[in-house]
Amino acid sequence: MKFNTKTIHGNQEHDKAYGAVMPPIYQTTTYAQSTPGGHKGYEYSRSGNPTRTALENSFASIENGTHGLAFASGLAAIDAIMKLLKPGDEVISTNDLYGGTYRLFTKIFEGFGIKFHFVGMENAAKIESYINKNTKLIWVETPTNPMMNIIDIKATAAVSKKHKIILAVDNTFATPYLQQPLDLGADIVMHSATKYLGGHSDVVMGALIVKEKDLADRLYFIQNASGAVCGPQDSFLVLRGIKTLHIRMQRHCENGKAVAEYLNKHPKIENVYWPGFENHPNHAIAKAQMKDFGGMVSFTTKGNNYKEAIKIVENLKIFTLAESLGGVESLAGHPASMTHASIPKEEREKIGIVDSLIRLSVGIEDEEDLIADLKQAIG
Ligand code: P1T
Repeated sequence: MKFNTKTIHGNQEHDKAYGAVMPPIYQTTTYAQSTPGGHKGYEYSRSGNPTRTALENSFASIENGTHGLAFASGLAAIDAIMKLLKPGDEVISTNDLYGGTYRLFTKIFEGFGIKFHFVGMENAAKIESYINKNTKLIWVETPTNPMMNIIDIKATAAVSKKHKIILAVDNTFATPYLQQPLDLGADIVMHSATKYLGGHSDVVMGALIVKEKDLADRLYFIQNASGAVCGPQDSFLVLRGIKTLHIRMQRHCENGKAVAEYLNKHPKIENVYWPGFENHPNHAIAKAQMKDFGGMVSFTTKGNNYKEAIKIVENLKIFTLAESLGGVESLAGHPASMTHASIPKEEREKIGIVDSLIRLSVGIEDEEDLIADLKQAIG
């Protein structure tokens, strides 16, 4: 089955009771047993729920995995991965990543005795110098949030395999429409399903997908034991969202390209970060591992003018100034004060998150309206 068909039918079956084409929302916490242990596959909805199972099966299908797990948020999914580790273990992570992930790593798991190395991973060989006997996890976000760096998943997987280290890839920005990390050698794919998978800015959710049973069993144990699961209504909504992922992503990519190219020519704009540009430092890797370049674009104003940047985000009318990304509607964010405020200013600026940086999640509206909105806001 090819990708577009998988988004709609992958690992799905019609409801056994009445043939409902969409799975019913099993709004129940518990399931009748005829005798202790005598149940029909479900005992309690933290451990499993049929609507969630339908979604988890879809996750596995679209990422070419064998097992999917749905969580209450993207961060809950990352939290579950971190619970595979123990005190003394070390993690090598991309240095440019979602601020909330950085906060979870440094403010929660560092306190539990896990050591993090935040590394620019554009060159996979550089990762190797940080590996020692305690290294248990490599954490990759690609494209990175918000600087749009691209990490070579295949080359990183060669390093992780050589040293028997788990490689986890946050595939939130790309989605499986653009890249499938398990096929490139990753062990775990993670999503903030809040974003493109859900696609309509109405559900907070996380996903993990793996292709190996032992890892799936360990993560399922953590999911059930820690309990950060999502409810059946949210599972239904994200399953519905996934069914249009491929057509939404196609439009996000088209509009993202148009916006990036418009900004790149604008005299008041300094830098535009979008992996589709031939002079993007990792363009060749992006071209090789991604089907297209996505709908996320970041940019700075001429001379890193903070006041200009704030004026732009305040002036936008179709783009809404808001946290988050990946919905059908266009959003604009100011990473330094919003999504990445939890990264210390000095660290932020080292990786390019300067005060005039604006991040756009380009939606699927008409391209002409989006360009006109940017034109009136930038002036
Ligand atoms: O928000 P949540 O569903 O918990 O997902 C966290 C997360 C993880 N990984 C990436 C790459 C993300 O972008 C996010 C959430 N990001 C935003 C809310 C944002 O505006 O960037």
